[in-house]
Amino acid sequence: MAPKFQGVDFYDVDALLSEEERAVRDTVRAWVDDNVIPVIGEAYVAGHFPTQLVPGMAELGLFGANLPEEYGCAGLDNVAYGLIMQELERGDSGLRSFASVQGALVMYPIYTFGSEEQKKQWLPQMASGKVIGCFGLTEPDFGSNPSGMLTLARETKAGWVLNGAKMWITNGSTAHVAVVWAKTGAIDDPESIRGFLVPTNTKGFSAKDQKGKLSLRASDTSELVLQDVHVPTEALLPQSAGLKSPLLCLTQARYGIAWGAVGAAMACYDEAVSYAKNRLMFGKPIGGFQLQQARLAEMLTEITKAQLLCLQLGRLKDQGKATPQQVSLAKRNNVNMATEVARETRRLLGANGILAEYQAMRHLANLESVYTYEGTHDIHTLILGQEITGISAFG
Ligand code: TGC
Ligand code: FAD
Repeated sequence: MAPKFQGVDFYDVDALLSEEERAVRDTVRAWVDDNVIPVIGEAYVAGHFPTQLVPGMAELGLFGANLPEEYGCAGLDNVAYGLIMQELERGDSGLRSFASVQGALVMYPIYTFGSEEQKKQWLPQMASGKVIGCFGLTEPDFGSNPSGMLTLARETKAGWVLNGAKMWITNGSTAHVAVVWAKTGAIDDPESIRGFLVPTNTKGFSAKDQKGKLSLRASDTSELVLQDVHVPTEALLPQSAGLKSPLLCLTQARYGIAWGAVGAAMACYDEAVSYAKNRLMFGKPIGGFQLQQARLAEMLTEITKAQLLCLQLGRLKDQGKATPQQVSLAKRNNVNMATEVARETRRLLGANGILAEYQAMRHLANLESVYTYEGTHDIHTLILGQEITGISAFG
C-alpha cells in the first residue's frame, strides 16, 4: 500500500492558515487517501467516473462549500474551499472537475442569479449530492468565443422553448439538471444570453457520452442536444443578464482550478521524490544524480510559488477584492506549472512512469484538458495582455 501523503510545504504555508482551514484540508486529505487513491487508477483505465465517491464528498460538505449554510452548504471561506479543490485534484482532476462543476458552475449561478424559490429548491439537494448538475456553455463551433453561441431560447405563453447543442459538458450524462446558456434575442446579441435550469429528463433533452478521450478518463464528458425543449417561466435564472453572467461563473471555477492544479503537482512531486530515493541505477539512488536533483528542485520551487499565489488570491477573494484577471493569472500559471511537474515526474520514473499504477502519466494526461478548459492557456494570456495594455485582442 502507498504511504500516506505527508504534504508539500517548503515555506511553512501551513502557519498562514487558520485552524479551521487546516482541519478542512486534513479531513479531505485523509478522505482522498482512503477512498480515492486506491480506486482511481482502475477507474481511469476503465474510463468511468467513480460515482460511488459522491455520497462521501457530500457528507464532507464538499459541494458548494463556500456558499452559505442557510442553503445546506458548508459556508467556508475561500481559502478552505481552495484547499478542498487542491486535495481533490491531488486524487484526480476528474474528481475536482466534478466538484467544480457542481459547486462553482451550477450551485453558484443558482445562488447568484436564481430566485429565492430556485435556491431553496435546488441548493440543499445539490449540497447533499442527491441532485447532480452540469453547465452548458461551450458549443461545437463556439469554444473560446462563447458570445457567438447559437443556442436559442424563445419565449412562449407557457415559458420558454430551447433549441441548440452544447459540447464537452462535464457531468453531462450523470446530471439531473443542466444550467443551459442561450440567447433570448438576436443571434448576434451576447447581451441577450440568459441562464436556464433544465431538468435533464425534459422531453427533447438528450446527452451523449464523448467517446475516445485519452485525458480526464475518470470524468463524464458529454454532448447535449436540446430539441424543442419546453420549460416553464420559472426555469429562467431571473438575475442572469448577458455573457457576463456565465463569465462570472467561470471566474469561480477558475479560482478552484488554480488551487486544484497545485494538488495534482504535489501528488506528482511526492511520487518523484519517493521514486528518486528508492530507484537504484549505476549503484546508487537516481536521486543522487545532479540531473534528477535539478528536476526536483525546479518542481519544489514552482509548487511553492504557486501555493503562495493561491493563498494570497484566496485572501483577496475573501475580502471581495480578487479580480477576474488575477484569477486568470493563477489559473494560467498553476495549470502550466502542474503540467510541467507531471511531465518531469513521468520522465523521472522512466518506464514505470507510463503505468496507471503510478500517478504521473494520469495527472499529465488530465492536465492537458485542464490547460484547455475554463479558458485555454492562450485565452488567459490574452486576458492578461488586455489588462496590461488596455487593448483587447478579441474585438
Ligand atoms: P467581454 O466583452 O470581454 O466581456 C463581456 C462582459 O463580461 C465581463 N467579463 C467578466 N466578468 C466576470 N468574470 C470574467 N472572467 C469576465 N470576463 C469578462 C466583461 O467585463 C464584460 O462586462 P461588461 O459589464 O463590460 O458588459 O467578452 P468577449 O466576448 O470579448 O470574451 C472575452 C473572453 C474571450 C475572455 C471570454 O469569452 C472567455 O473567457 N472565453 C473562454 C471561454 C471559457 O472559458 N469557457 C469555459 C466553458 S466551461 C468549462 O470549460 C468547464 S470545465 C469544468 C470542469 O470540468 O472543471
Ligand atoms: P478553440 O476555441 O477552438 O481553440 C483552439 C485553439 O485556438 C486553442 O489553442 C486556443 O487557445 C486557440 N485560440 C482560440 N482563440 C484564440 C485567439 N483569439 N487567439 C489565439 N489563439 C486562440 N465547456 C462547458 O461549457 N462546460 C463544461 O462542463 C466543459 N467541460 C469540459 C471538459 C473537458 C474534458 C474539456 C476538454 C472541455 C470542457 N469544456 C466545457 C469546453 C472547454 O471550455 C473548451 O474546450 C474551451 O473553452 C476551448 O474551446 P475549444 O475546445 O472549442 O477550442
